[in-house]
Amino acid sequence: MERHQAIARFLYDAEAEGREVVRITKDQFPEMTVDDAYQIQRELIKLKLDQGRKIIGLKMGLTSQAKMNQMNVHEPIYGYLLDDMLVDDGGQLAIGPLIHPRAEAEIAFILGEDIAGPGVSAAQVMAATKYVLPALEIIDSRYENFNFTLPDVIADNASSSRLVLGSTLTPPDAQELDLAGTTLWINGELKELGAGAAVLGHPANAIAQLANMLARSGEKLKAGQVILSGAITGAISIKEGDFVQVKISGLGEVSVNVTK
Ligand code: 0L1
Ligand code: MG
Repeated sequence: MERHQAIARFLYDAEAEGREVVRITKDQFPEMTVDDAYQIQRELIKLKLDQGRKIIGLKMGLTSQAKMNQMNVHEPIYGYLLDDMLVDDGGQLAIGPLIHPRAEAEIAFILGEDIAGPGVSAAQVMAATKYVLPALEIIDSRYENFNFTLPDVIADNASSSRLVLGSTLTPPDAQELDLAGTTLWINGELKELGAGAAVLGHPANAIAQLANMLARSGEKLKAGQVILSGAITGAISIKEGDFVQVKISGLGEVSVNVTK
């Protein structure tokens, strides 16, 4: 327990100081398990809540089959989204405090009802969803060169950093999210493209799986929360001066200006 708290503090300080660190499993805790990692993540979130931050939702990560194969894992990972991660649509994203940020195109869900696992299906998720919207997730691993093992990245709150939500809220009925064409642009240049099906066949599958994973620790998804279903495209490095834009067919656009 004390060890988990000390590692959470180590990651908290690295983020607060915008300083990259060596992954935990290299020297500090080579035998760290996925279970240890989620306990460290919980301690990290507690430190942030103690600073007055609020949980606004959760994110799923590693939701593409390609990324899971690459890391040799059979299920995605999750992390928490906090109020201080939100950046306005069309607003300014200050990357001064970040280490090596990357942008991902995602579909966000805003829940109208609680969803408690186990046994949650994608159909239940769609029925409990109030709105779907385009989102830009900015990830920023605290580890040197984005180099980590699965437990490392879980402990680091799944590389969560910032979040930009689109301004158009679309009710989910009749939205074929698996077919939703998605493009990621930087300074007007197309960088990545994909479709919603890149996320476990359908983004609602990722939310269902999240609810089922949370049930193991007696947690559930709550009405009003924002849930990021996972990257549809690859993650692209961003730098000061970039204008980053995501367009998703049927859902609209979201953008941000990257500043110092
Ligand atoms: O949101 C994500 O898919 C990122 C999860 C963590 C993996 C990474 O940092 O690339
Ligand atoms: Mg993501």
